[in-house]
Amino acid sequence: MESSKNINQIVADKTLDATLQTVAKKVMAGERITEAEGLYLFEHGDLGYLGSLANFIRERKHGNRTYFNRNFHLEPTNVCLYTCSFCSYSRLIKKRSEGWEYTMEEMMDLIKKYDDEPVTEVHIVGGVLPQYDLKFYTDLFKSIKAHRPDLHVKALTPVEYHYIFKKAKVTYEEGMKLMKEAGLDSMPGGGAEIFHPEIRDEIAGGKCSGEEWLAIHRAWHNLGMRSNATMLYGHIEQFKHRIHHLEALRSLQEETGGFQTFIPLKFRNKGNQMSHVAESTIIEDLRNYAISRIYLDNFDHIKAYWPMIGRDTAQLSLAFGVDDIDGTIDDTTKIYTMAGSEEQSPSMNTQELVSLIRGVGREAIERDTLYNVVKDYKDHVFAEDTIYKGYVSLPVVNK
Ligand code: V47
Ligand code: SF4
Repeated sequence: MESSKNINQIVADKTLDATLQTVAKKVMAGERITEAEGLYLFEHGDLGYLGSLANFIRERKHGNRTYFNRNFHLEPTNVCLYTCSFCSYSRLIKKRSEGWEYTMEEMMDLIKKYDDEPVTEVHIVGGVLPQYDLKFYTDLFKSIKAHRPDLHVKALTPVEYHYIFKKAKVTYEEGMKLMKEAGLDSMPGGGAEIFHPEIRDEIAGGKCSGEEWLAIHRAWHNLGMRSNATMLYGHIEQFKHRIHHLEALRSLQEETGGFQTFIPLKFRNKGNQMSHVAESTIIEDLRNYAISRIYLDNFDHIKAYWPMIGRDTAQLSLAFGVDDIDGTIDDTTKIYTMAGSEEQSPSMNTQELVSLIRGVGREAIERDTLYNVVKDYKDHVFAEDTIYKGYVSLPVVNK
């Protein structure tokens, strides 16, 4: 896929103002942009300009390669102690009978349903409740590993860990070590929302702070382990809060190098207390992907979560800095369908996902959680290949 202009044209464009020219030169030279420049991009960068820079970085890092992973989600409960106003789960605490609270046996039965599937990862995420304590989760991780040792366990967020470690009276360092010993392989990026207290207190009051979220990831990285990071954007935050968030992630990454992927999460407004807040436009979503790619120079990957943004925007995002698409197989997660995601029953088989990637001239690579290549689909021919309309094979211009 080709952005409107290549980097040389952008750098040579004398109609750009001084800051946009400086940023373009920095990007071309592989230099880091400042917080003030990042904010300027949010305020003044148009889509074509941002896309060209982000695509240049994306292709310098990954060429045409676009990653995906075969995983499934497991949600122990959809009831939660907290009442984050953007969350479509939180209302259920008042109507607990409408929710589910799986026992250990039920969780293991759900894991076993995937015994014959070629999945490499289970992503465990859900609400916070007292019975899901340190012992429950260490027992769960041990049982999963005993049953299927090769299944990568990517589980829980600092929101759960902060709660269960406090209850068990262990430090973050001790707690994360116990999790590692029980079989936790990596931590997903959830619970980050917006770190800045001006916004966090308003939309996610009561749960772990931005500082605590970062401290738990630091403790995990210090054990030599990897994790992801997210940002929930497009609600009541301002651009300055997004830059504050990206800066906190970039500086922790500088310290530990433990983050693999950054996943911007578009706020969806159905079925929650923030339904009156308008959702961001697709233009803003693409600008946000692009600025994330430009700002987070020390992150290897930017991921789009397609069940949330839909197939078309996911395809477009591959020209705006994204090199990884999440959500394959039978993705049964409810958290997004309840929030009004684009896809009401989000599932895409491997052939559909590979076709989606090929449809914009990219090369599909199946990876495991740690980005080891499982299968390169470059020369793979499906029995009945579905090539998306408009498919054209484009050269990688900025390698
Ligand atoms: O932290 C909740 C978000 C997150 C809404 O690490 C919402 O590979 C939009 O982090 N609109 C959890 N977003 C999911 C998550 C994730 C997803 C995919 C991959 C990975 C990974 C991590 O979902 C929560 C919150 O920020 N969320 N409600 C909503 N209404
Ligand atoms: Fe609970 Fe997480 Fe929803 Fe907040 S976002 S209410 S912590 S499930």
